[in-house]
Order: sequence, then structure tokens, then C-alpha cells
Amino acid sequence: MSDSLAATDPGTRLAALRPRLADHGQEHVLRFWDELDDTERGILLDELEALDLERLATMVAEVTGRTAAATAPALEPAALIELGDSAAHRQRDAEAREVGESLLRAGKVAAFLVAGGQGTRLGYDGPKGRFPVGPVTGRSLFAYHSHRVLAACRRYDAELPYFVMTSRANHDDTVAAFHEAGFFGLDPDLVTFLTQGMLPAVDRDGRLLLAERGRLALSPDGHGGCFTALERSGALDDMARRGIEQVFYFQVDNPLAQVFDPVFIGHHALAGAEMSTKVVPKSEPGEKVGVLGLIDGALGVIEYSDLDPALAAERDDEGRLRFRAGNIAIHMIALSFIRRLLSGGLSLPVHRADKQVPSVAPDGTTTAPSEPNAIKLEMFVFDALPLAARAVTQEVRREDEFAPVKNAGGPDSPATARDLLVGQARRWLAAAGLSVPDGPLEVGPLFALDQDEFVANLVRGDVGPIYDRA
Ligand code: UD2
Repeated sequence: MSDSLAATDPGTRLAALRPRLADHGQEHVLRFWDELDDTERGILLDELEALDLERLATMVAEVTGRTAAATAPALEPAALIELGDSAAHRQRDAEAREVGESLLRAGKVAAFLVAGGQGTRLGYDGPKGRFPVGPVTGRSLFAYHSHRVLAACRRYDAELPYFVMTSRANHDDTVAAFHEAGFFGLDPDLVTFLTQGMLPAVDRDGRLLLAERGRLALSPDGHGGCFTALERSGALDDMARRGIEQVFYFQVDNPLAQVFDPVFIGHHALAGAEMSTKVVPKSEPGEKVGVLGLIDGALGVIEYSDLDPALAAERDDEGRLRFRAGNIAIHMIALSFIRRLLSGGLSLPVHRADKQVPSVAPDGTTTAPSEPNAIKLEMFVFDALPLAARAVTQEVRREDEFAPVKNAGGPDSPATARDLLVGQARRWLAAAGLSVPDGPLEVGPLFALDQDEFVANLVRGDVGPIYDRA
């Protein structure tokens, strides 16, 4: 919305909007206009003026008109920088580490945490980053990530900036979480919050839904909205001013995300890649993670629902799953690539999720549907992969890098994430040659970012449940 519009009186704004809404068959959103007070009218006008109705119509046509392709795309496994312990593997990774570390020391890499999701599956009241996942102290997800950023700043003696993407619903609470925790020890000048865009929910006919009489049903535009959010917020220019060349992208829900992993940064840089991805070997053919693969020759993520079970179960000569490259949503993205995407008028494909969205009926009553009544629209960051001129995919150890907190119970829940965090602490203690005590253990990232650092920092004989530093 432009300033001049905001300054205009509601009647003039409404008169400008009405024909545009009518042209797109969306005039019904003004049904309750006469009953709204001035504040409510202002909010509704703001929401409507922020909508790109042409783009919305295209998106809706894209998701509702999509039919099964006449021929299924040809799928092939992605080429991987494979896991391995041979001397050649170690040499390869040592070279990458050196390159990654020099970029970190030179302060050329920014951390980018996406935390704008609604976290509905976890059923936690508040931003997911506040969730207490530490097995002993209840350290939050935000604390794990922020302490890793701080530990890297110390280790590489560099001012590594940290960008946190929120969404409208959790922005204030996210910022408050950082303030309450004294920014987790970070210099606040290094931390920037940016808010992602919103997209409206529509019914099966593509008509906008009202959450209240004077409010649209809006939800975050997906992690693929991050590119536009980086640009609109000024974060991209800020990164450029700080001399940033590479962005380390990660999700809030994984307390084992090795933020600023120098080996990954190095592999990405050595290959001259525009966007790279970390993957873990899938635990079983049916595991519900996207798989990195070639889709009609272009690297991308094959959604688990699109992977034929027979293909998913295929094995290579060594007995490993052929399509095993499970996406853990950790990417290196070159700043120049983000600029290139945006300058070409970025248009990532849009995805559809059928959801139950409470909405206001024509008679003014609000109904909470028992069946999906709405289409939510979302964009995914990994849809930028096929647009990258070069990309690498690095396979990493699941037990060291992937502990997703998605569901309240069962797989990918706080309980499984805590088990993985404790498991890592046990392995590190064993590697230090110490006997491992029973019960929960917790290693703070400021104590050690990896096993070597853990062993080096351990005071012999000092075995307890918590290993941490301020
Ligand atoms: C994602 C991947 C899946 C696998 C898995 C690994 C998708 C569609 N699938 O599954 O392939 O890699 O992660 O853990 O992404 N977020 C935002 N804004 C949004 C939506 C999400 O910031 O509008 C953030 C959210 O806060 C979280 C992350 O993106 O940090 C993942 O979102 P999700 O929980 O919707 O993704 P999920 O679990 O379906």
C-alpha cells in the first residue's frame, strides 16, 4: 500500500477497490462493510490493498487447474557428496572445511533462520522457537540456534549476522523471546528480524474467505516467501552492506542444525554453487521426507507423495536406497543467486494445502468446518533449486544433524528430538574415553559445536548431566 493511499479517506479507498474486486469476482468481501467501525474498515482496506488480485487469480488457476501430467516426470537420484570415512573422504572434507572457515573468518556468511510457520502440528502456544527442547535445562529451540551463531562468532572471531524470518502472527512474540533472553548473548546489532508475506485462503471456487466480518483469512506464504521478504525488508541490501556473499538457511524446528557448518559452506563454495542442500539417508522407503533428485533432468525436491513406492524401495549395488537423499531443509544460498532470482521477477510455483479454515458465512455467522473447506497457498524455498546454475547436495549423518520437532507425540516429536540430543552427548562422552552416565545429558553449543571441541573442552573427571558455558 502506498503512503498516498493510506492518507486517503476510507470512502475514496473503497471506491478505488470495489471495481477491482468486482472484476475478480471478489466483491463479497465487502458484504459487511456497513456494519464495520472505522478501525475495522481501515484494517480491511489495508488487507485488500495489499493483495495482488491478478497474481492471486493466477495462483488459484495454477493449483485448481493442475491435473495429473500426461506423462509422469522422469526421476533419477541426485548426485551426492556422499558420506564416508575413507582417507579420501576425510581429505575431501578437510579441504572444504578450510574454505568454509576462511569465508567465516572473513565474515562473508550470514545465518538465516526461517521461523514463520504456524507450528500447528506441535500444538504449542507461541512461536515454535520458544519450545523447550533441551533434555536437562529445557533450552529453547531459539537458544540452541542463537548459541550456535554466537559460538561461531567467537570461534571465527567474526561478526556473523543473523536474520530471523517471522510471520505476522508470531513476530512480536519472537522479538520478545530474544529480548527476554538478552539476545542469547549475541550483539543485538547482529540480529535482524524480518516478516514474511501473507497469502489469502480461498474456497474451492477461488473466492476469498473472511476470518471475521472485516478481516480476510490470511496465512504465511510459505518458506518460499523468504526471498521476497529478504528484499522487501531491506535485509538483502543490509547483507550486501555487511559484505555478506553467502546465506546459511535453516529451519527453526531442528535443534541439531549445525549452523555455519564450515564443511558444507566449503563444498558449496568450492563447487561455485548457487544453492546447495544437506540431506540425510532416509531411514526407510516410506519415510515422509522430500527427496533430492533429478526431475526431468533438473535438481529438485521430489515430494514423498510423488515418489512411486516401487522407486522409493529400489536399492543400489551397495544395498542403500537409490532415492535416499532426505531433505533436511538446510541450504547454502549465494546472495548473487537471490538477486538474480528477484531481478527476473521471481515466480516460484505455488502449492496447495486443503485445510479447515473457520470463516464467516453470508449470514454473518462463523462456522468451524469439520472437513477441509479452504485452499491455502504456499511457496517452497526448494523450488528455487532447479533455477540454480550449479547446486551441490551433501549427505550428512542423521544422528548428528537432524532432530526435527514437528508433532506433539510419536515420530519427529520433542521426545524423539531429546533422545537424539542425548544420544549425541553420549557419543561425545564415549569419544572422550569416559564412561557414560545414565539419564539425560545436555551439551550447550557454547561448550562445544562438535565432537572434537567437546573432547578438547572437557575437564577430565567432570562428568555430569550438563555441559555448558556462558
Ligand atoms: C519440511 C519439508 C520436508 C523436509 C522437512 C525437514 C516442506 C514442504 N517440506 O517439512 O521436505 O525437508 O521440512 O524437516 O517444506 N516456515 C516459515 N514460513 C512458512 C512456512 C514454514 O517460516 O510460511 C518455516 C517453519 O517455521 C519451519 C520450516 O519452515 O521452520 C518448515 O516448515 P513446515 O513445518 O511446514 O515443513 P514440513 O515439516 O512440512
